[in-house]
Amino acid sequence: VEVIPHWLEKRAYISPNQTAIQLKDKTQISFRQLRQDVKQLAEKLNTLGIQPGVHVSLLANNSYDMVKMIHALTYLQATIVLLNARLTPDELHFQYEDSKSQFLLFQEGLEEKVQTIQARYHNQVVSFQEAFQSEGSSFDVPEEMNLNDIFTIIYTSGTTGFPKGVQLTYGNHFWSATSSALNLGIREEDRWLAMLPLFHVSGLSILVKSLVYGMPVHLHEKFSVNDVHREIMEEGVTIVSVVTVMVEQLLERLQNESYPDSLRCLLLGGGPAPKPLLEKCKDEGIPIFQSYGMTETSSQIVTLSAQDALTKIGSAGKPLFPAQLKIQQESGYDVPNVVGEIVVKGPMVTQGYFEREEANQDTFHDDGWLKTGDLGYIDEQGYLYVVDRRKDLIISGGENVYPAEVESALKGIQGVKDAGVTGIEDHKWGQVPVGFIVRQLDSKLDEAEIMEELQNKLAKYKIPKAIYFVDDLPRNASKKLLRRTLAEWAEERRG
Ligand code: S0N
Ligand code: AMP
Ligand code: MG
Ligand code: MG
Ligand code: MG
Repeated sequence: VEVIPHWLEKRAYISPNQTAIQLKDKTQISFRQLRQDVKQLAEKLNTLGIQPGVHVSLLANNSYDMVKMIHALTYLQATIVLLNARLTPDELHFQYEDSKSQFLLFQEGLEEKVQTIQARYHNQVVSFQEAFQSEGSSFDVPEEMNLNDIFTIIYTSGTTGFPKGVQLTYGNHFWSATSSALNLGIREEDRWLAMLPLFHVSGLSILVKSLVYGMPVHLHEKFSVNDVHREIMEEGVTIVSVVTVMVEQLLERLQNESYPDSLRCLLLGGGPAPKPLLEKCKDEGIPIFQSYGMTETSSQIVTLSAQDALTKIGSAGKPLFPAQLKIQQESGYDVPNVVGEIVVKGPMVTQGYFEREEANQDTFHDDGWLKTGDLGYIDEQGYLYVVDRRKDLIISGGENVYPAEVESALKGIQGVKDAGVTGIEDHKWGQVPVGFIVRQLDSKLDEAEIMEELQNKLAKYKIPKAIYFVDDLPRNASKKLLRRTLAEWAEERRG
């Protein structure tokens, strides 16, 4: 077995007085304090009966309580199913069951979201408050962690309409953190701002880095452009992970000011970045690092280094040191400047989706390569350019929307005979979904009724921004929906 010392135990031992977490109100929590708080909570969770290997769903927004929960569950050697707090009760219910969770821990304020799960699994659903108030019972804190144990399951939607749980081991997360450090380096003064959700790897990976590097994380409940601006200007934050929509707002906020030299990296991921935006950052001297990654790779797997940021604008860079990349083309691979499927391999790459035999066979080669479904090419020097997202994926403000998932929700509405969804460009979010509906003959269903029905089924960011009624959907001879044609229709209708 491959083991390392438990990462929080080790960090609290090496640098007890270092700041682990700084909150928005400037409260600081040291690694010693963090370990103490987490151990105390783990004892309470132990009383609830959380055993090693058990799957525990966690529903929360960024907060110190959420951080404690995540680490406490590692002491109990449970697998954490990180639920996206933007989802609806129905969507959460699906993930809770699909992941075979035996507990759901939820934060105050999210009661409404857990109602359907609670109705069915009453005694498995525990609020943070209940957990924090229970009696503790001591247990043996593990000194080690097995790198092959599953640390997290995070759902990602799929082409079939049903989300799949990406399993990531401690080893995947550990390698992700060390790989990032081999690219960005670790500096004594580093402070990484985490306002991206901890329920995505974009946010979670920062917490792991904090332990592995001994680095303070500035933790914010949510994104606010003024707060991020202030953290960079006044609080010495050196690195911020961002998605495109945030960079746009930050640039607007910056106006004629410029960032201090202490800011050394805006790590940009989660989707495409328009070249004009990157060029604007270059002109303003903003240290933006393009990256390519996905939940399946525990965050970035390809990143443009500081040296190349200015000369290779638009590129996502080269694979991190322990990672490999190839472009699978029609015959062979890696011919420069020829577009093909991006295929990756490395110790940060997931071993597979939870109980999805077929998807795993489609996605992984025997020798560990992961077919991402994304399209790109490498230039003569081996820099990656991502040109198109994996099949049909719409990315809205860094959140993923799969047309198949939205279509299946639409088709479930009474009066809908057929439905097709496609993405259109959006000034704010990058892309947003729109829907085309074929009504049943006798149906008078209107847009408002459809929107009403979708409220309960889909998270807000997945709900089509417009509904168009049509007589037929464009399908080819084998009945496959032609989404490119739908996209053209949508553009026409928008004018
Ligand atoms: C952009 C965010 C912050 C927007 O949310 P905000 O402003 O907090 O909105 P709310 O106040 O909650 O709601 C206002 C209205 O806006 C709607 N809405 C919210 N978000 C979206 C959205 N994304 N698309 C469309 N609409 C949205 C609300 O519904 C509400 O509507 P109304 O007014 O009608 O009620 C937020 O969306 C956000 O945090 N996005 C980013 C999420 C993220 O982290 N994505 C990355 C996921 N990918 C990965 O984890 C892998 C890549 C990766 O690891 C990475 C990514 C980035 C950077 C670094 C890395 C890395 O490799 O380390
Ligand atoms: P997620 O499943 O939320 O982790 O999203 C990962 C997906 O975001 C990838 O499969 C890509 O489709 C997309 N993506 C990530 N990085 C980039 C990039 N640099 N350019 C374009 N698309 C990207
Ligand atoms: Mg995904
Ligand atoms: Mg907001
Ligand atoms: Mg995403």
